[in-house]
Amino acid sequence: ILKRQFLLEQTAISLEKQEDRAEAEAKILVVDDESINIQVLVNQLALNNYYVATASNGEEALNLIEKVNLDLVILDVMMPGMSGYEVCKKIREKYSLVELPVLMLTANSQLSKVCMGFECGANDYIIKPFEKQELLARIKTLVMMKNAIKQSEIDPLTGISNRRHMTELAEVIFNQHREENKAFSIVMMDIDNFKKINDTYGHVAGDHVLIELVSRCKEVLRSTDIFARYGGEEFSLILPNTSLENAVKVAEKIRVNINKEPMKIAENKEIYFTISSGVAQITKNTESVEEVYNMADKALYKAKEGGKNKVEV
Ligand code: GH3
Ligand code: MG
Ligand code: MG
Ligand code: MG
Repeated sequence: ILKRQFLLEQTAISLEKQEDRAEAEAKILVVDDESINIQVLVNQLALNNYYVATASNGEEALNLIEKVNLDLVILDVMMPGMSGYEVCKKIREKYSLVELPVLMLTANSQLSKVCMGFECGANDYIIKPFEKQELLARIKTLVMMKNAIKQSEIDPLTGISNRRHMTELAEVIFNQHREENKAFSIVMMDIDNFKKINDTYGHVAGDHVLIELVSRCKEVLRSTDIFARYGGEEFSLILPNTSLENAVKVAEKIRVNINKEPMKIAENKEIYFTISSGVAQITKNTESVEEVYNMADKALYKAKEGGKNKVEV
């Protein structure tokens, strides 16, 4: 009987692994000042197919968070130097509860301490010594939540940000740049005569053009640029720290990169496709990010009126 139970358990685990691959690929940072605690956690997480990074103090943790795109932080409270509470507060200055979940781990079961953890921005809290299954269940839930949010920000066809995510990011960047008096530009792009491509080669071929456009844009963009599908065959670029002049250069580089070679659209058929772009930047009088979008949109209209395959301001 014991043997069968063991087998069943193994089968259940391996099935679960396959079904939950998305969760299992999550990247988790374990922060604890005691190396034995880190070891125990790392072993458990690795066994469950999570990617694990470790830090033994707050500063190290905050540094790593800046560099690695994490899905969860497991944070010890009692640490020399910065406490887990302080680290969590620092994390929350930059990342919301859904952007980077924090699971606090501590030996202190005092109610006030638990509540303090949540006040500092923890998503969840577990008291040492913990049950392995409970910890894993909590981790799984937090990672699932993070994945669900991530999915809701992405355009399924092209894999880049969707309009909703872009609008949120644009708002944050706009406010930051206005406060710091820094340049900030937006580019609106629209495929030329896309209807004709769809009508001639079909919707599926049209979809491939959208995917190809994204790939050709990415060849030109920097990692700090935000590239999103605004809707249909319209795309938008948010360029932090970028003047109008430089934004025009970027848009022009993209325009040329898209048009420089044909793409295979059907068996034995290659086509060239083009885009038009409108560029705008924030000025001293700009009050909202929508104003910048409207200006970029007007410029895009001008590019279309002027014959397409053009960048206008
Ligand atoms: P213009 O040069 O003035 O931009 O003309 P256009 O034909 O590109 O523009 P219009 O706005 O008239 O047509 C856009 C077309 O894009 C209409 C719509 O069917 C198509 N479209 C929107 N979303 C998708 C999509 O996800 N896939 C495909 N294949 N087509 C799409
Ligand atoms: Mg500790
Ligand atoms: Mg359009
Ligand atoms: Mg179009």
